[in-house]
Amino acid sequence: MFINHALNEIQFKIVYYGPGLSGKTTNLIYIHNNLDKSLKSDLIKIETREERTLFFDFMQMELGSIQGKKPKFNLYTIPGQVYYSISRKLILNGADGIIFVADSQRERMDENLETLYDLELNLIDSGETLQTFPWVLQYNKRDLPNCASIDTLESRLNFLRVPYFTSVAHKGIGVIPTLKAIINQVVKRILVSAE
Ligand SMILES: Nc1nc2c(ncn2[C@@H]2O[C@H](COP(=O)(O)OP(=O)(O)O)[C@@H](O)[C@H]2O)c(=O)[nH]1
Ligand SMILES: [Mg+2]
Repeated sequence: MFINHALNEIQFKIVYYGPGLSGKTTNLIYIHNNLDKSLKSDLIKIETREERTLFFDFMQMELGSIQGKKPKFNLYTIPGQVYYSISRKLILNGADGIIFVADSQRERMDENLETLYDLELNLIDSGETLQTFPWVLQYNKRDLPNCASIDTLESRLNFLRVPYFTSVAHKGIGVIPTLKAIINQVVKRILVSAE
């Protein structure tokens, strides 16, 4: 969180985390396509030739007002591929909240778990843990036939019982509810700490 007193703005950083191809960029594109122009920045995508996120995707959006300040939300996605571990760490730096986008397909369970573990290690490096940090889970690709059941995903991934959402990101199903949930959590956290 960053308060710019000159501009009377309060900036939050929200990061979409998850294994490669789980649908993080797709979430961001849907949000970008469905926001009023006056409320958003350009979407910046830095992709490889195969259209996979190279460093990060980024957009900024504005919403209402908090304690007289204009809240701005900076949304980032991370690259999921194993070899981009340094850029994941950099992008996570200074995050206020995380949406973990899991791929519901049964054969992606191990990658979901590995990436959740990678997130936990990166959080610990910056003095946080999954237990204390604001985060939510999104079970994406619910339209595919080879999905694990929600019960299975819940018991394997949601050991901390954080809020979870089901989604079909390329159709926009579940995208906005997930974003609203994390925004509520990060905003509540700063209001409580300001009391
Ligand atoms: N069937 C299905 N495909 C999806 C869904 N969400 C994303 N995709 C597709 O999965 C691929 C990877 O998505 P992308 O957002 O680039 O993944 P990222 O690596 O997490 O950023 C793309 O071809 C998307 O169109 C979904 O809910 N269902
Ligand atoms: Mg991506």
